[in-house]
Amino acid sequence: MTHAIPQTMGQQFGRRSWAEPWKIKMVEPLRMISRAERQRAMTEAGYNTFLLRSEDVYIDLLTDSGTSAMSDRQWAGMMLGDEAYAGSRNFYHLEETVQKYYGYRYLVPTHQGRGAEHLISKALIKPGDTIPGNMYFTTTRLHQELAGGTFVDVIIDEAHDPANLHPFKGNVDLNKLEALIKRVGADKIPYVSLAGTVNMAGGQPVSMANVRLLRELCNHYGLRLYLDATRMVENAFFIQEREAGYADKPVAAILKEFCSYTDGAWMSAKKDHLVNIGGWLAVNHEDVFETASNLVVVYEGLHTYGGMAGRDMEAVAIGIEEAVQDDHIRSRIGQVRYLGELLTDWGIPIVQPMGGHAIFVDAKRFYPHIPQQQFPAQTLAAELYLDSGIRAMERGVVSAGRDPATGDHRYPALELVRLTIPRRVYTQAHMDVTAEAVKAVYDAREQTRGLRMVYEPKYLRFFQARFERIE
Ligand code: PLI
Repeated sequence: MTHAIPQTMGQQFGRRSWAEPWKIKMVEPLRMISRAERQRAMTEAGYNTFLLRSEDVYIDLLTDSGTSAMSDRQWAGMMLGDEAYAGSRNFYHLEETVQKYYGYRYLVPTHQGRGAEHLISKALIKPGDTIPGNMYFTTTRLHQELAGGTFVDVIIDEAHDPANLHPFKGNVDLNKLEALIKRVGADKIPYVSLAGTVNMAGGQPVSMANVRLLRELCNHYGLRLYLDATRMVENAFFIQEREAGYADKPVAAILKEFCSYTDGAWMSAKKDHLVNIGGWLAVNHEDVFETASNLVVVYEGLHTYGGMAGRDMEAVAIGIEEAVQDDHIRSRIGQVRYLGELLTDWGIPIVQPMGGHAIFVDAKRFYPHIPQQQFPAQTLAAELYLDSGIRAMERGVVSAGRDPATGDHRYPALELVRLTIPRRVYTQAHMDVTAEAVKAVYDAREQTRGLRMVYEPKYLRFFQARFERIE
């Protein structure tokens, strides 16, 4: 059973407003360049917001990855970095903290999330294997493919519909999963790949009931279940808000219960953990730990730093404790919703329900006259920058890449632009300015033309592809 989704934070928390549980001690000046300078910058960047210089950006909503503001406690922790090559005290602090809040037995540090994805994929996947998961993520799927596997999406159908109001659109469709297991055989499935708050679906959560049933299904077929815990704290907040029996449980307890149904997790600490760099892989099985801690010395660094400096590991350990505080997560998601509510009030099509880390604008409905072959979401991200110097990210056909078997574009149902909110960085006034900019681009939508791709790199093309305007 689930609760109705509150449309505003006010409805959930009574008539009192929420506010950030911190005050500002240091600021970084922002600068807005002129419209002509923005046009020059965008042309030079090949209409790809990843290729802009940050100096030319006014409000940077490209990603919430590595863009958080650290706390005074985290900065103080940076001064306690033990930069020994082996056995740094900060590693042991991080290990204890992950064990305490996530509950996994063994920790392998990595430089960021994809380092951990590389290790788990290489450790477990054999050529010809199938990896089921609740919607692809770009780097996760690529590492699974590079290890010889094929990713198969088993998320519920509602996740592919930006207007569907299902409260847990990240859920795995257990019937789809079981049919896949029967088709390919459990021995061809090295693990099930489960992501908390599914990024590409719009930051949509997985329910506790779903992960519990998924665990049972995995046990029945003898399958392992690994979690992408990158934004799992945000997922725990949605469970507290929407799932019966969890309203009075702290986010930290919900997080730990959820993880207890899985065999391990990989983590990009650059998101939930409020740091600028870092990641880890944590597992319960000794055999997986042994393989991963051997591979980490080949690809990342010694098993007690894995590509992070001692000071980085300290900041992650402190960030984990800050991330699981209920007041932090409520204000973080409250700010995302504030932006989403402004856009909804103006009739701008966004993915509903609003997700945890970003508001996703539905480019198919925004630009119904631009076919997906002309990259409507890429176009919208470019137009938003040209209008106001605000940087967003395409999450549509460019991000989806090409099918390795056929070489054709993959055309995802969701063609989205992500307005991603860094944690503890921008104010409500920045959200107002952003919403007004999206509105201005929406008002000019009928005159807008699509793009053509003129350069396409082989891997993760969205980072480096170049485009030109179709006149
Ligand atoms: O960027 P990394 O290598 O630290 O982490 C990769 C990664 C794994 N899983 C998920 C769900 C992610 O969102 C993710 C990275 N996301 C980025 C960079 C983003 O902008 O969403």
